[in-house]
Amino acid sequence: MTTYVNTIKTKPFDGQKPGTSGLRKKVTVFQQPHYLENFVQSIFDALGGVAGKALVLGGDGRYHNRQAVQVILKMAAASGAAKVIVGQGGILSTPAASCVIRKYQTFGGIILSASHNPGGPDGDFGIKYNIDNGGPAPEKITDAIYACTLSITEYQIADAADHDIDTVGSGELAGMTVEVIDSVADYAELMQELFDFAAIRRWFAAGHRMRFDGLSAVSGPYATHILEGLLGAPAGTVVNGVPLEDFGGHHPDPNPAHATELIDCMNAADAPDFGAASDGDADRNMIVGRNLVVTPSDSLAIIAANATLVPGYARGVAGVARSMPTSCAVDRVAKALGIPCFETPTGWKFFGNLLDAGLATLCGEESYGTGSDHVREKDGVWAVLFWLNLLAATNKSVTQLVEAHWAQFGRNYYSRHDYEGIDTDAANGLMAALREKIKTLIGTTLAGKTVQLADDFAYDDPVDGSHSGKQGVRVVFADGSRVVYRLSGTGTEGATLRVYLERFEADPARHALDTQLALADLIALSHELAGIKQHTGRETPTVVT
Ligand code: G16
Repeated sequence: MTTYVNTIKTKPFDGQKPGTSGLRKKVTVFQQPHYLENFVQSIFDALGGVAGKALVLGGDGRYHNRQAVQVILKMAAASGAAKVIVGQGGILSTPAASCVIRKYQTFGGIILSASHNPGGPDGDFGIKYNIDNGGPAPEKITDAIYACTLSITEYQIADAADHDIDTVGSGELAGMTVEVIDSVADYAELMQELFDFAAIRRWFAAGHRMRFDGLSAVSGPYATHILEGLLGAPAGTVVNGVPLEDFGGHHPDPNPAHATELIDCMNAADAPDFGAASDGDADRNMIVGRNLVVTPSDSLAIIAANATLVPGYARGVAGVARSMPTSCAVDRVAKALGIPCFETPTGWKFFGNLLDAGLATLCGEESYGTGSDHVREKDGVWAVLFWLNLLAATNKSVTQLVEAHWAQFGRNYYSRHDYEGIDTDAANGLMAALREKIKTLIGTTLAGKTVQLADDFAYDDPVDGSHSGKQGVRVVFADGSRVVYRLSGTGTEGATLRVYLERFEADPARHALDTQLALADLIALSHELAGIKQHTGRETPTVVT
């Protein structure tokens, strides 16, 4: 069969700079002629071509996923790729894609997702490249991709019919092998290697109940197969478990502000023992007990403190890592265990080197992300299984585990206040003014607290020495409390200011306070320090988690 490759003339688009996690834009932006193609060609060019290579391809099933898969298959074929492994129906959760890249040792993979951002024709779409370790491309690669988007003049695409991506099996598209795989199987196999499935099965068999909310996004098939299939949880344990192109109107962000059905259920008199939710692409997780939402920072700390109860981590934890704005709860665990704790910029890509080098075993972020060295992405279903394994191994409730942890290590009260959709210039102005202000803050007293450290966080990767600056302004007080400010790198409308607030409380008698009340002084201070109202016109955040 003769294969035709069309070379299409094109021009650069503005703004194809990957953010915290790939390129995320409105679906309508991606639907412009050549927009997706330019970015995909730029990925291939930045990698020095993909001729003869194998790639993984899949996404969270959101609107435009299927069309994008066909375009990328044809472009990979035109660029001479040997093989693309695609999730059935174009579906692969982000952690499953990472798992498949590692298992089949491919050159890398392309993941189609805008994660926790809403989907549908008026929602968001996204694309990112993961390297051969299964993790998000590091900055040197995303910078190179961006540079290519600025100078692109043409791209190649095979003149071929759409490939059948719904039937599992091997086929051919314009001379390239296309292997359509079961989206769940490889991932489920990996989970069985890590967790004590027999103990969790017994926990369910004993009558314990859980509710997993897939928010009509991609975690549903994974959770249903593993929880209801392999672990024997009753049918109906997984709700909103079928991925829909518009997520059924859900905002697929597993936090108390967006997963309200789950929170209501867990606060009801007949609440199940355990609640959990995951996001659009199944890399985030929220852990909920009866009347208790576990903060992601606490979840990481509790997982680290109890890791040896879980078979896959019985050997112990080499080190832990958290993003800078994540609370310091895990630092206390690391200190007690005598292991290193790394503080990285926001973005899972910064954990990759630490995991590859064996310096860190567990990683986590305040943005509902937790994971380990089993893949190179954060992993929502993994975190849920980790908690299930802890519940089964200890026979304790979520609340008992959390309270025991606080009693031993102290409680880091923690909250994030988001100001979404603010004017970009105003947001940049606020950060610029703050950067000036912090130059003279150290040693001064604000609301009765002495400023011990005030800086713009910068990170020097201990493995490859790469430097990342301007990663967020932090103001740390002598009593250990902190306020951190940064602009989100994942939004698609205007700017989002994130304010992270943290205060440590050692006294168990004071561990049951309402979080916002416990942080009230810091919240007031955070407004005054940054002049939030003055710069943005906002008096209150749009989302509090
Ligand atoms: C991405 C990154 C995370 C980051 C989060 C929030 O998550 O992978 O590392 O913490 O965005 O980033 P920002 O504060 O810049 O919006 P996801 O789940 O969206 O891929």
